[in-house]
Amino acid sequence: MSTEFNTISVIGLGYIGLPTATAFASSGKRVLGVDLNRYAVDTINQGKIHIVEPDLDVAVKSAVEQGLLTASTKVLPADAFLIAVPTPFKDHYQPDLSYVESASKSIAPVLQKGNLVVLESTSPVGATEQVEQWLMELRPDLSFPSQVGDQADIKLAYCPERVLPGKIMQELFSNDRVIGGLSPACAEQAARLYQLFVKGECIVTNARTAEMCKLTENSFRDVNIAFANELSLICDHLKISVWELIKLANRHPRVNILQPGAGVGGHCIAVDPWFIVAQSPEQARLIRTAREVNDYKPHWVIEQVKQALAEAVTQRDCKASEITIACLGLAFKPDIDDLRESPAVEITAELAQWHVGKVLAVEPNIEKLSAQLQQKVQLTELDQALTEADILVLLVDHKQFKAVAPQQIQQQWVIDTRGIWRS
Ligand code: SAJ
Repeated sequence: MSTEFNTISVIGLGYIGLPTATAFASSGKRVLGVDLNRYAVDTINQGKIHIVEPDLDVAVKSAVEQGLLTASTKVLPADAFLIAVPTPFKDHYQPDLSYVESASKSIAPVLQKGNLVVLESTSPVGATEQVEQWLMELRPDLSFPSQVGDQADIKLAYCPERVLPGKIMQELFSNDRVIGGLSPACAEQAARLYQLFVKGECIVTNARTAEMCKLTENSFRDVNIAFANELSLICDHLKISVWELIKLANRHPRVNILQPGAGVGGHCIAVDPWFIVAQSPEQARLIRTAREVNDYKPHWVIEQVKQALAEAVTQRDCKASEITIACLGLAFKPDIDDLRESPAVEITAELAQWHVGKVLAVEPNIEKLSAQLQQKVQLTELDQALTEADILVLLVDHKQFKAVAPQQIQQQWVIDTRGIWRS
């Protein structure tokens, strides 16, 4: 086994850092995981996990039991450091690099000649150069790639994660990796690090291209989902089934339209395109518009529900307070429990705020609602919602909802944002 990296430190033990730490441990390397969250650190050191991801629990348990993975709130010396901390956005969609900055500054005191530092967090173009700046300022005794190129004491690279939540433990090993160095030697050294566990190809480039590559991948998906969402609005206007239309158009050998939905959620696709727009506002017109189209979709769904409610009140000659609305699905995509940045939550919360009658929510992947939703929304079983509700709003295509037989749906008003019941 290569002895180039005996100890690897992973800063940030979240959805990406923790799986990555276990992947290095599975290659037999000693991994020091670092996180500010004491609870996360203690949980991991007991061989348990603080986040939900299939197969991650087994991987952490095994790595900790073998003594290959330890977590700490303090950074210790290592041969390679990986930064996997969040990069949210601030006002006006400007990327917030403050977590990357504090991670970089926490590494600086323990850096030694020969160390490799890799940034994995989704970042604007130029972020790896910025990390180098922070390290250079704190460690003038060491040389860096922008000063001496390949001969630098410290090597720096950018290697974005590209794993799909829900399939992280497979895609981490099988996906190709794009590795951008601040010099060719930086990229080569980082490629050797990832080759410890990656079965896909490790392709080298420069850091700026690798940074843009990550943003491009998620923007590509966002633009394509926006196309599908825009079609759903056009089809509603023209009284055509968007689902049938997409199926038919996709029979063309070079057409592959994605699926419309309640909007785009999660912490990646709805965020990353804004990094491009923030850096190149004049040029990124299509990318910005796609974001706007996708962000508008939940509002459009809410309008559909309001229309259905108005119809129901008129037809039944009743008060709005007598009408029950059931929102089916809260997660940001099917068959996961992750509610972060979920358009389904946004829609349910807004409907609950606005509607004077009962609002039910069905989410088979969670046990209880957040405090904010709990006040106005009742978490119910699917069967109860199907019997009690006057208006059904299908927001997420969870497997439990796909299994509902057509005769179980008696409601006149069904807003099916995923096309599984009314296609
Ligand atoms: N969605 C649709 N219609 C579709 C596909 C998706 O409305 O046809 C919606 C989903 O419901 C969800 C959102 O888009 O709300 C995003 O879901 P997703 O499954 O497309 O992607 P994520 O956010 O779970 O993961 C993405 C992946 N990126 C790409 O596929 C280009 C993943 O590989 C990245 O690693 C991840 O972002 C990330 O961390 O950046």
